[in-house]
Amino acid sequence: MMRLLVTGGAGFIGSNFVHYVVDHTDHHVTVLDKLTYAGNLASLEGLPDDRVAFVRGDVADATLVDGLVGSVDAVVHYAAESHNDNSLHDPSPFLQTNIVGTFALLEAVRKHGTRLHHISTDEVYGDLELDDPARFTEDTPYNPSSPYSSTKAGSDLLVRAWVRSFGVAATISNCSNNYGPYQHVEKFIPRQITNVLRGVRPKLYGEGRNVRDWIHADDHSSAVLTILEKGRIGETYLIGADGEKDNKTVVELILHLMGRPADDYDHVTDRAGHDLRYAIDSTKLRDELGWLPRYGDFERGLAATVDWYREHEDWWAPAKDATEAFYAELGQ
Ligand code: NAD
Ligand code: TDX
Repeated sequence: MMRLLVTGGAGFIGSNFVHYVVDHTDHHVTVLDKLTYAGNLASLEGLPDDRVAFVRGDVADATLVDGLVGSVDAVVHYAAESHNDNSLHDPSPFLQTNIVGTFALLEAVRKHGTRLHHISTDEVYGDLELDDPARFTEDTPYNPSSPYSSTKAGSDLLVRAWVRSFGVAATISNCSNNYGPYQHVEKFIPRQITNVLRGVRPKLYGEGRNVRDWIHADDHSSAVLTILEKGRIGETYLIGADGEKDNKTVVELILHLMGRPADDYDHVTDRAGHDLRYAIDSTKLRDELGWLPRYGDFERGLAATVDWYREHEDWWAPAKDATEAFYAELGQ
């Protein structure tokens, strides 16, 4: 049994991880979350009080973080500003949370000698051409494109430096695009599903040729637990499930699953600096630590996700209007 501190545990991937830990281990979890627009306590509903505690606070609050880190065995750091479109509009909170927040956490784990697993993204590697046979590996040079991905890259580099200079016991994982329940309606898949549920046409940026490498959030969680338990200190592991799809294909699949014609969507203004393609080679994680994804079939996972949004309008409806008002201003 471990006592875990999970930062950002009321967000999309963090809350899926907390549910996964409760279901698959006997670890105790303390969630630290600021409850920004992206955090939602409803995502943690139904979890047992004797397994999960919640603290509302800022990961950049050094005093608070120091106290919490001192009372756990390990920290899993999800807290971040996570949406590329928001980072193009106002980069400031990205710098504060993703960089200064990670710094505060690193200083606390350094002081207390606590194990840290840092959650990052494949976006730190920039993008690939559509016909490039290569995929990202742990050796791909960093080349981030957006304020979001550059601050995630900066946070990864801080972790690496704290390992090397101070002997902090940390690992890093860089995962591809996640889908599943509890994802904010600003993101691509939930935005389109909830649009269709409201009778609105899905919105595809540009031509929709951009490729993302989709993985179910539960597969991300099982990979993180594997790294926490068996990963080598100081190492980086890429997490991916061979799920490359272009955006147009994903929209068409959502429309098909929801009984709509395949062309019932709009092309809207493209994202500035829009990364073309992400693709993960997760051989190291599979060969060294024996991890395997369980959601091999994207269409089945997507169908379950459509069902989840259909059945949980009370969860997503409160954020939908404000999100669409923001996109409308951008012509998206
Ligand atoms: P999210 O935006 O859904 O959740 C972020 C959570 O962090 C929210 O609960 C928010 O309230 C909290 N938070 C924000 N600022 C905070 C602060 N200063 N202090 C404490 N809590 C704060 O994000 P997500 O999609 O769940 O992403 C989680 C992590 O996974 C991020 O680090 C992201 O970079 C990484 N990641 C995401 C994806 C993806 O597809 N979504 C893929 C790879 C990696
Ligand atoms: O309405 C939309 N229409 C559209 O075509 C939206 C919201 C997005 N898109 C496109 C942009 C991307 O090519 O869909 C793709 C996915 O977009 P997002 O859901 O915004 O994800 P992305 O920018 O790829 O980043 C995600 O994966 C990596 C997460 O938000 C990041 O936190 C993670 O690091």
